[in-house]
Amino acid sequence: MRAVLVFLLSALIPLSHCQTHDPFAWLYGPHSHRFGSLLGNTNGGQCPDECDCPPTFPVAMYCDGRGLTAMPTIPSRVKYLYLQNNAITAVPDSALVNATNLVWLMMHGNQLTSGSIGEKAFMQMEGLERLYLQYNNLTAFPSNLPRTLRDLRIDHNKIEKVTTADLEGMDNLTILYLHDNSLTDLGSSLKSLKSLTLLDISDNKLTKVPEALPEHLHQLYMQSNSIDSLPDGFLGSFSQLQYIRIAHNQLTDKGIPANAFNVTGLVELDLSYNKLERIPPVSTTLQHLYLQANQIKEFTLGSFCSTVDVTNFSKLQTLRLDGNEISREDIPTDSALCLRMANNIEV
Ligand SMILES: *[C@@H]1O[C@H](CO)[C@@H](O)[C@H](O)[C@H]1NC(C)=O
Ligand SMILES: *[C@@H]1O[C@H](CO)[C@@H](O)[C@H](O)[C@H]1NC(C)=O
Ligand SMILES: *[C@@H]1O[C@H](CO)[C@@H](O)[C@H](O)[C@H]1NC(C)=O
Ligand SMILES: *[C@@H]1O[C@H](CO)[C@@H](O)[C@H](O)[C@H]1NC(C)=O
Ligand SMILES: CC(=O)N[C@H]1CO[C@H](CO)[C@@H](O)[C@@H]1O
Repeated sequence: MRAVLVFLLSALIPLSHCQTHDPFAWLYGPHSHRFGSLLGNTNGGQCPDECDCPPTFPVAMYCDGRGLTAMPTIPSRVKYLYLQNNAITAVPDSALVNATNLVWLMMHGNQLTSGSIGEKAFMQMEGLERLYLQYNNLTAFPSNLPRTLRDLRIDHNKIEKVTTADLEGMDNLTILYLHDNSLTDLGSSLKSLKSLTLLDISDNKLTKVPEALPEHLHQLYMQSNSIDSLPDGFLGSFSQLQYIRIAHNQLTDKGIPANAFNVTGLVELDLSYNKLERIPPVSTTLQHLYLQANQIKEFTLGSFCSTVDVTNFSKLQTLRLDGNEISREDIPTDSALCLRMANNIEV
């Protein structure tokens, strides 16, 4: 009876991890090593001493957090490779020659520099979908990345530039994390990413919005840059954009084209910590508007509702106006009809 219970409990642990937001979290959770140390590497096939290859899941190889300074040998059966949180300094061209079947390659939190990654190092992987290179010391975008990528995370490096050639043909890329780098200009490098839905370019040194942003974006994060204006028709070309964050920039009223944010579909707009003096007109379908820490001097109800009646009102739920130059008395009483859904107005 007790043996059965222990078995059941151990079977439940990975299951409970499945309920976190990443359905595969259990694959790289700490307990994954348990399989290796309890059961040995006997059935998983060849496995380097410094790594664990769970016999129950032989296509995964866990080498994370072990102080490695160099790439281990990689058996060709491996699809999911965990090398994160080590001190690996280089990926020579030869390091991944046998790793043609890799689908996920996790290399975040290492000591990689751009010069230490071979020109052809990543080229051999014909089906790579996830590549995590965040928290390294890269100064340039890696060359010859597989075009099969769906999720590329390269944030928290020191990358200064991304060219059109770097991303051309990545037709299936849906997530691109480039935040916390040293990007000054992205040119039109992002334009060919026809499947991209999430782009994070926050915490860089951008002075303008990248040209030709992919048109299927759902989430666009550009906070903490030095953007002072938005291009004409900025949001007109996105039919699916729901979340925009441009907080902590240098936006002024002059830099925002008329009706820039009056587009349906937008759910959340974060313009906090800029230099706006007026509330820009927004669509009645917007639900969350963050304008705190600007220089707004008046409450313009017309920015939310051009007419107010039983059927025409704003869907706004959250409105942050604190840290501006207005107080609660500046909000006219007839606002209640227009902003009838707003349960959270902060002034
Ligand atoms: C690639 O596989 C061959 C044959 O199994 C092996 O001799 C070689 O060491 C492997 N190279 C790497 C870098 O894993
Ligand atoms: C990577 O950057 C960290 C922090 O900036 C530094 O301590 C480390 O020496 C760098 N490593 C290499 C290989 O350049
Ligand atoms: C994108 O995914 C489709 C369907 O899975 C696949 O057929 C196609 O080859 C992929 N494109 C690239 C560039 O990998
Ligand atoms: C938003 O645009 C619509 C037309 O697309 C217009 O009727 C409405 O008045 C505009 N809203 C504001 C607040 O300017
Ligand atoms: C006066 C006014 O603008 N009324 C509008 C209320 O909303 C309906 C549907 O959204 C419009 O058709 C009306 O023109």
